[in-house]
Amino acid sequence: MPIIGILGKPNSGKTTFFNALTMQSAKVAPYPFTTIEPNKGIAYVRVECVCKEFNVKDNPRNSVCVDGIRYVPVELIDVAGLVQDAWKGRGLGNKFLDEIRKADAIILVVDVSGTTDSEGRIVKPGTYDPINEPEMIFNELLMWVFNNLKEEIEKDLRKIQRLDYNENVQILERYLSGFSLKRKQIANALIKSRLEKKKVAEWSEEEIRNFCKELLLSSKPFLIAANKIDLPTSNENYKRMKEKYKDFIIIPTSAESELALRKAKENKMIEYNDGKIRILKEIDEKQRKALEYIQKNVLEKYGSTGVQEALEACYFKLLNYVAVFPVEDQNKLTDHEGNVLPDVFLVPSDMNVRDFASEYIHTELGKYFLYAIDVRKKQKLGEDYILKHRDVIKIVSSK
Ligand SMILES: Nc1nc2c(ncn2[C@@H]2O[C@H](COP(=O)(O)OP(=O)(O)OP(=O)(O)O)[C@@H](O)[C@H]2O)c(=O)[nH]1
Ligand SMILES: [Mg+2]
Repeated sequence: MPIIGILGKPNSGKTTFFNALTMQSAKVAPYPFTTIEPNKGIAYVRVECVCKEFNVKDNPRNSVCVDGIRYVPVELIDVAGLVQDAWKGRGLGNKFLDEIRKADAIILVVDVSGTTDSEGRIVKPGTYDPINEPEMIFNELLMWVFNNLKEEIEKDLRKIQRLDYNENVQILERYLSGFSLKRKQIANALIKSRLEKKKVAEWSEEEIRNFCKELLLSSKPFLIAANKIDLPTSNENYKRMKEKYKDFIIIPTSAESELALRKAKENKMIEYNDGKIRILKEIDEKQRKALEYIQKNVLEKYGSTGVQEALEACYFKLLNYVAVFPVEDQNKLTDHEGNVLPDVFLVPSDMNVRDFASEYIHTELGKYFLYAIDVRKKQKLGEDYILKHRDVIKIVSSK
């Protein structure tokens, strides 16, 4: 299952973000280090289903379809707050980062209101500037990977002296095996850091660091959730942050608002869809005020709470994934048990149909691959065909 990690300094709203997306009730509190053990849960990414287009009633297995929208489950991991020098063991240290190793991408939750300092302590609004937070968190991640790799290299230095640079990818793959990386990602980072022609044993610290930086940016990409956007001091900071991190995706979010709205929806108090609220039953003064606050400070200003958008942007904007619907019977759109449009998978946008067959359906199907069929166009596709968003695919193999 696809995995997203939530990272940020203490008290920035990570667990609230997590609770809103998973509807769990992990502990939230207005002080640092509330979360110690990681929280894990299931959130959903929306994809426009193909059931309406093909005019069929589907029986999804790996996802849920509501009114033509597929809800594809992804795993969400919320970890403890990260402080400067965590890599040296400050705060709760960096042990918990091990949970982030498996993530496809990271949502970096920043308290953009500036009402908590870099350690998550509550401060007077306007006395702390959150602008450097994304950099600080990225640097901690970088130091963590860097130290891991440096240790591995040092342990092995004698042995790897005699290897040449052609073997760089293999050695690095072994050293970094815990980070669930693809060979291609390592090879690309080598090129970007201009180290593909220098053997690992001869890398300077600076070069190891540069390599790790490129590797992180491409294999654990992050977007920034400018959280607590509802507070009065947030907008100005958010604007400056957008200026500073031009190359990154920044989404204004209010995790607390999203959580409140989802709960109100669950209690059938409101209808809540695409950033619009409709009150369904008698509510008391306090509830009315809370809804008005969200309406005025979040929905009217930013169009939505940004929380679901941030999750989906990870897959469709940051990672550029596509959603693919495989079927076994191209006429009935079923699997072998007769389920109509049973599955939808989120896959990297540079994936060819043969790799998709082996990695997502069955290794055998990739091994004995003959061709695929684009069910929509009723066209044969060769193994090199690169999958597109909302493709419906049948794989034909010789076995
Ligand atoms: N105003 C406002 N407050 C928020 C928002 N999101 C979270 N909070 C509050 O921020 C405080 C910290 O929230 P948590 O979710 O516990 O933060 P955390 O980042 O998980 O904190 P640690 O686990 O201690 O690192 C709580 O009081 C939340 O209610 C938001 O969007 N707006
Ligand atoms: Mg927390």
